[in-house]
Amino acid sequence: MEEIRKIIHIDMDAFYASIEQRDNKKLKGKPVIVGGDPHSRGVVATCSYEARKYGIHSAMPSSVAYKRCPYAYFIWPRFDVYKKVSRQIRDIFYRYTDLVEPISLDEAYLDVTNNKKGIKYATQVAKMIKDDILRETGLTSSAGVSYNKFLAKIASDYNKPNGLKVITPEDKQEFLDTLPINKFHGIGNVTERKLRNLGVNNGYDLRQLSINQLESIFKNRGYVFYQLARGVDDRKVEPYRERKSVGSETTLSSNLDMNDEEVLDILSEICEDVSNRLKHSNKVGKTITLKVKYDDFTKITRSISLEHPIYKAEDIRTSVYNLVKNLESNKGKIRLLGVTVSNLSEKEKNLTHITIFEYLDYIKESTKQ
Ligand code: DCP
Ligand code: MG
Repeated sequence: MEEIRKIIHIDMDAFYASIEQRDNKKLKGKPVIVGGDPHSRGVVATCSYEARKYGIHSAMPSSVAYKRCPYAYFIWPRFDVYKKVSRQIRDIFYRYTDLVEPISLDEAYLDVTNNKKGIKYATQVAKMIKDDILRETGLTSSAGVSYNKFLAKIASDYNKPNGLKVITPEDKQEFLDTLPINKFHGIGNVTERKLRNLGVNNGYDLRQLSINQLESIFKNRGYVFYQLARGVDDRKVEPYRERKSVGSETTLSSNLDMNDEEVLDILSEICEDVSNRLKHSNKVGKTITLKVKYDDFTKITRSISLEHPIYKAEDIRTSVYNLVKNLESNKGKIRLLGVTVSNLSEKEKNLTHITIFEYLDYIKESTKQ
């Protein structure tokens, strides 16, 4: 039998707004709205729990939020700070397990079945993580503990803010039976309406539908709903592995001498390719490595480390050409050339002059794994 897994879902409380309250005493205990300008077409990114009492929530136009609470503090987001905190909490997770799947800047799944500290109870791990986060960032988070992702996520939302909720295999059915239908994973507005029209309002009602009924209404998703109503979710925690380098290489169609002019052209194309890949992943790098394989299958690599990170094709090419100049030219014919950029960091964007819509896109991009 497969071992029962121990999954934790962690989600920070009112993430951006709590950071603003942490960093500015004046905002503590006050309705705080992080997002766009209420007097133009801004949108609420999030708001403090004090602001939520007025019915304000994420994705609402800031102008509506302003009508609901004109005394709220409207704060423009500081992404560099949010990303730093996100990195900090991620580093805390890695102390306990490498099986960490970040979902956004403030949210992640952890598989702690075999955790690095050898702690038996996932609930204890969750407590320790919450404590670490509070001590090291000054912020509260909510944790859900269960035996799969679906239940762990629902659990983390259950006692927000500063919550800790455990759903064991023994209590799962009672919990799911009373759970409102819109809380089930993958049930949006349209599906919710369909289900409610069928008289399905909670997990218990959902469980009364046969798999045939569900599949005839919802196709493939019907099976998923059938399983969720019974607390079954086999999705694994997929760890996100950070890219350590970006590279590209080409095996030559015919072997060349290092002095052949074509070599530089081919390298130039490779640099172009590497640069495009860096742009694509929004990275810059400080170390440039040239790899050369000869026709006798010997291989050499030469690296150079720069003071400032680069990503443009022409900059990479300059470094690569310098590396080529210093190679001994009498090692034989070349059969493969490669270029790698490593020592990577995130390419900073200038966030001071963007609109709220651009920033929402930006956030979507930067949290994509
Ligand atoms: N966010 C955003 N736009 C949205 C939703 C969220 O920019 N439509 C940002 C702001 C949030 C952060 O992502 O602070 C995390 O999103 P959550 O949904 O986890 O919301 P919060 O952490 O703000 O609040 P909660 O305590 O409900 O988790
Ligand atoms: Mg959150």
